[in-house]
Amino acid sequence: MTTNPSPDLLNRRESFYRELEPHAMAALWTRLRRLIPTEPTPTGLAHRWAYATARPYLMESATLISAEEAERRVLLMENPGLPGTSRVTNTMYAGLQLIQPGEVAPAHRHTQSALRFIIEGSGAYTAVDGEKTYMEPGDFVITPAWTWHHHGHEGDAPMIWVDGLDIPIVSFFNGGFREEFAADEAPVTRPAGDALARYGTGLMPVGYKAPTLNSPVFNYPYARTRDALYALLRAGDPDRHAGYLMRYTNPVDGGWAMPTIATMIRLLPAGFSTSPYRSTDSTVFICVEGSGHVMVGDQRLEIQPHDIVVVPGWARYTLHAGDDLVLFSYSDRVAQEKLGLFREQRF
Ligand code: GTQ
Repeated sequence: MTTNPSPDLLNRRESFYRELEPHAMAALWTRLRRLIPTEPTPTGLAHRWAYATARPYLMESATLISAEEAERRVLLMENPGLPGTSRVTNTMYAGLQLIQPGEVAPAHRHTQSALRFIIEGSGAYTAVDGEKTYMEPGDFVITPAWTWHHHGHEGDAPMIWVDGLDIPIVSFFNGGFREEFAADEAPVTRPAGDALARYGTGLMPVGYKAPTLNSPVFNYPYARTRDALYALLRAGDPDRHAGYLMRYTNPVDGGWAMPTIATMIRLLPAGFSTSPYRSTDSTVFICVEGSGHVMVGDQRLEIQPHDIVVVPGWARYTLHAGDDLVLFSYSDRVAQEKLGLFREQRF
């Protein structure tokens, strides 16, 4: 039972709250509902970055600065609902990186984890912890936290990929460290393809002990991924809420490929629409091939190849394929699962 507080009591409460302020204290009951909500309020906005819009700016950036001078020549995607934060979602960063033939993006390392999802070009490599991998469109490449990495380009046309990093997560924990390597290129000590051969064929060197929670496979080539998706399509029906959805796994333990960023890829056959779904992880989608659209509430976002779409966590959405649509996606789901926070709802 609560009785109506008197005007005197209400006045005293207000002055009490003001008296607390200089002592760096506050009354929980004035904030409880905001601090502990009944359910998440989606943060940031649903948004699409059209590749056709972004690409000319990225190409012009190469006339303004070299990869060497920029360190990384990247145009980052900032969620229009999170202005000034350099965030694509509450917990993730996204950028489009361009490297031109002959350029080197110099070696550095940082405690943020990075993924690359390759958009266009051929002949560029990323060197991670002593091994180069040459990248092709649709490849998913991992740069684990605190590994030396640089990028180079031995081909003859521009090479572009999406960078996905956990920058907001690391800054939340105030755990950001960075070092530049003494030379532009860090030493390469193993042949290209070594990691895929050792760890990525269903085999594993006996006695191998994983040094980190990252997959030792650091390039998941699209040719294999695409074959797997189409094998699923030939073998059965798509999931009603997800299509033919696969996650990239760490072959050491079957878990996610990275400790803080969950990565997945899906095929939606031509004409297919998913049933409404939502999950607590704000998600970045990259269109690999095909076309379609995303509905977030009643907002319609068109998708063409290489477009980037973000869907805020706990917003209800559906995916619609025009042609066969392949979507790569990444989010903080792996971190939420480890912390017991991940929830999803199918309608
Ligand atoms: O390629 O190492 O988009 O360190 C942002 C930070 C790319 C990279 C980014 C980075 C990198």
